Amino acid sequence: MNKLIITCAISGAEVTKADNPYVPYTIEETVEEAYQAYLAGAAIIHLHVRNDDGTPTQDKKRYEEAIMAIRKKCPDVIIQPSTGGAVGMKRDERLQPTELSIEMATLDCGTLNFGFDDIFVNTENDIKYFAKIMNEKQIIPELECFEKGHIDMVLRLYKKGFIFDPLHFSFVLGVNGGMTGEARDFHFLRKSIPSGTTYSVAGIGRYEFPLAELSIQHGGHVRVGLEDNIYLSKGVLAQGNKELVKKVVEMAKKYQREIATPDEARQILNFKEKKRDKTL
Ligand code: KMH
Ligand code: ZN
Repeated sequence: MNKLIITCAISGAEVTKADNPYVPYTIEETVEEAYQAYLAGAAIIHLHVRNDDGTPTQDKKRYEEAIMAIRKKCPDVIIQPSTGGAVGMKRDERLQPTELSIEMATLDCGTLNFGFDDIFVNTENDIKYFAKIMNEKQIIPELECFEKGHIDMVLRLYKKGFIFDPLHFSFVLGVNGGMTGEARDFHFLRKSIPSGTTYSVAGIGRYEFPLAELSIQHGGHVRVGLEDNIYLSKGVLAQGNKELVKKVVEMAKKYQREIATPDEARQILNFKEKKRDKTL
């Protein structure tokens, strides 16, 4: 089987140190969590940044600082900034990281309830706008789909010429308001994307490891990290992102899936046309 790409979502915008003290806020903490996840086997770092007090920000300068510092420690890792940011942020605020020299970024492919009164807004026009900017800047989108309708949106926009190859899907399952992360959901989604396209699965909370295992078994890729899940096992807090990554590495051995290096991940995800940027 193909090699396994592990993405680590080290912080997200919602979890706090009160949930798990390893959630990084400062640049130093962010770099350390990224570096340890990379050493453990992550080829891609899905990156949100925070202010020192833990509040989420999409500030370009803050991303620049974090990205440069991560590149210093692990120059080959793929850094995938979020353009989702936090609920309530506006288009151009969210898009700030795309003004930097980056290879990849998230593209959220539909609106959904996001717990309590929150709505994570990604209208069709938002998606077209984000896709256009990423395409112009040759940033490869990680197509985040929280339910089947989001995949349908991608395929429609792909057909109409708003979204381009390479298609790489990320099924983010188990958000309170999105699709659940049961095995049947995973199979439905993986069978709903065109053959030959790649996908990764991110299970929220208790879905993280069962979905990781299913994806490993079926040739998909895996995202784990404190953004999605703070526990190593039931009731046991993960002592950093590295523990979550290591657990996936161990799981992969069971199914003879070797772990992809960042350069192998670039090949698997068809980054070929895009030159690697080491500097900003
Ligand atoms: N924080 C969520 C509202 C992304 O990174 O693109 C959105 C999110 C998705 O995390
Ligand atoms: Zn995110």
